[in-house]
Amino acid sequence: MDAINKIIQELQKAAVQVANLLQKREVEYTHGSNSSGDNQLKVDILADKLFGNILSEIGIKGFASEERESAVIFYDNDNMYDTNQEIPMQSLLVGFDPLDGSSLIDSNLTIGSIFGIYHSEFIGNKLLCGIYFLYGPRLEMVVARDKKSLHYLYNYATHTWDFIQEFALQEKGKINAPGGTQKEWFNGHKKIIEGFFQEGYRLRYSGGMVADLHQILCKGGGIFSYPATKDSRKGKLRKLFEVFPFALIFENAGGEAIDGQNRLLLLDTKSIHETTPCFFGSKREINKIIEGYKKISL
Ligand code: AFP
Repeated sequence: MDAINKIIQELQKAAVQVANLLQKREVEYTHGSNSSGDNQLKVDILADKLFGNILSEIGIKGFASEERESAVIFYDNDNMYDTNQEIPMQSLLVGFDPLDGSSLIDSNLTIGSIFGIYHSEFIGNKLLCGIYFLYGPRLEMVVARDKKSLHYLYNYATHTWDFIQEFALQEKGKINAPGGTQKEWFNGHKKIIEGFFQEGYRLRYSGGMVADLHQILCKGGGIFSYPATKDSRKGKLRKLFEVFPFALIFENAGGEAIDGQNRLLLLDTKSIHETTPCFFGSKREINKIIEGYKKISL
């Protein structure tokens, strides 16, 4: 089994445990907040520990979590592993958001866990694999690697992850999922979003990016946006833990992922908690965003 498959297998076991944890209505907050300033639920911390413990034991180079201030690095010397081996475990880094959308837990909406497996460095163009688990009425998983985005269902009777489909977005979809507080949107952005609605796109937005992006993938297309806003010029969503894994998932599915102009996976990353404006969708919608953003000065 290759190193990436081994990591996926371990994450699958932890995701089943997280799904079990979520069967209780865990809505208690801790007294702290994470590096992005979000209040932490106790279950955020539990999920972070579960995934963190598993990742500490499999021999990867290190990991970084949205819930932790700094990355945890086990092997700091890239020369120490056998370079004849194709992708050694000790060269892999995992960036993850243990429970994305956890503010939706009290209302029992679908949330998820997101992972990116990076080769040696935490940057977009070193992302080898993007994964998310979806805790909804069913436990599901999507894995993007080797130019494919594959969708699986967990079978509680057989304890297996059964293949459902390979995602393939159409040229155009029907869904518009616009993130951010509208009062803080720039006028140019507002115009683009309204343009989609005038064309007949339907609003679908839960406030949890895993469910919102999963819906676009399952329905064959559409657009999800989380823009630069007047109060947050760099958007809200974190590059390593949320944006890059979904960018790979959308590109592999035949869609696109940009920051308004540039491919998200080509963006530089200077610190692990950096955020960026982001747009994920099918080709036609992304072209509309690029055209619209050419006319906007933020
Ligand atoms: P929480 O994990 O704090 O619930 O945030 C979820 C999230 O990071 C992402 O999943 C959503 O798409 C986005 O925030 C929603 O943000 P807005 O409520 O500002 O639209």
